[in-house]
Amino acid sequence: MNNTILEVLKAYGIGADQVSWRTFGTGHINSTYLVSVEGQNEQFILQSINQKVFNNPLIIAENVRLVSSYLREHHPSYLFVSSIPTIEGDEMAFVDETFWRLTTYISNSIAYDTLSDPNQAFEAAEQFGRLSKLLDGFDASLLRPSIPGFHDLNLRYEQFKVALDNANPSLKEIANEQIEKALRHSFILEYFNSYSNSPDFPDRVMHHDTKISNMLFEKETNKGICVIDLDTLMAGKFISDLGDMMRTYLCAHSENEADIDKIFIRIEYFEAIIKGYLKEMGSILTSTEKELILFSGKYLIYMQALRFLTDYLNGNIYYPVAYPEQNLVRTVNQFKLLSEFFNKEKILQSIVDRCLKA
Ligand code: GN1
Ligand code: MG
Repeated sequence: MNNTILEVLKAYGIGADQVSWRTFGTGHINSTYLVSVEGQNEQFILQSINQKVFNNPLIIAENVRLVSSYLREHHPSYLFVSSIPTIEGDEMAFVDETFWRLTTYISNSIAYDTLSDPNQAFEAAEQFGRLSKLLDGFDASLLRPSIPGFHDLNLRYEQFKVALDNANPSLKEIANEQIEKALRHSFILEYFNSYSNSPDFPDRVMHHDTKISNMLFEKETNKGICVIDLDTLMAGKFISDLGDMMRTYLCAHSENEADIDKIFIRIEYFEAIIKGYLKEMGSILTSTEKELILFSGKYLIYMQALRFLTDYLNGNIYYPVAYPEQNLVRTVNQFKLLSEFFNKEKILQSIVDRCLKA
């Protein structure tokens, strides 16, 4: 690996004698390194793109380029962290059959894995909302899907059914209760389908991975600086970004928490997400979209439960696992979160209504 990284850095004109790096972050999909160059104040983030997940990384590069040039023209003061070109002028370096990209590391910034203050939820929701708002005038259909059908719940449900048909009977037996839940909640898919073709539910530019570690905060002030991880920046429904914030910010514990008694919803974080998001998107969302604000949480939590369960039934081929049952544990965790969401539905909807009126 070391030689590969040196080779990659060479493509960016960074010499072996002046450089050091360490692994960085906690993502499931790509490998990430923080690179320091001797005698330079600036540090860099180097990432290899997981080609099992992203079959054509050049699509990511192209999407980021299109969005970046639109933002530069229309919103020049917006901080959008696009890739640094190689010395050959390419958007990614291709070394050892792998695509790599380099970005500037924003100094004085910090990324969190969990939220400890509702204000972090507000800041993140505002930032993710701002990205979509500033791109409201950009034609989202120009972006090609870096993962086709990524947040298509119909596809995710179909993949679950295929996994179920092909699964090892002993896995099915162990996962029985979660399989039942997955089938029982398919009304979420039906509800989505009843809206999906409405002209008032348009495709917008979505980040599609709005967990808190994809937001940089200013160390001293805890103000949101910018969003990172642009791999899935593509057209989608607004419920993707808002819903994934609900999925990942509302509970004090992550999807990996095995003790489901710890999985409950923090109402004040919900309110912070809604306020932050509406601060930017309140003037952009259609009335149909506004009706779907609460639904976005159900949609995303259910989809992620299906994805973990599908991977468990497939023998853990997508998400890295620390132990064989981990994807099942994650499924249990997400279904607990979903039931919490339904239990608190009334109060959550009243918060949405109040925020929409404000
Ligand atoms: C993956 O690698 P990471 O953590 O950025 C996944 C997301 C899931 C998330 C669940 C490309 O994201 O969709 O929500 O795991 N990304 C991809 O932890 O599948
Ligand atoms: Mg990601």
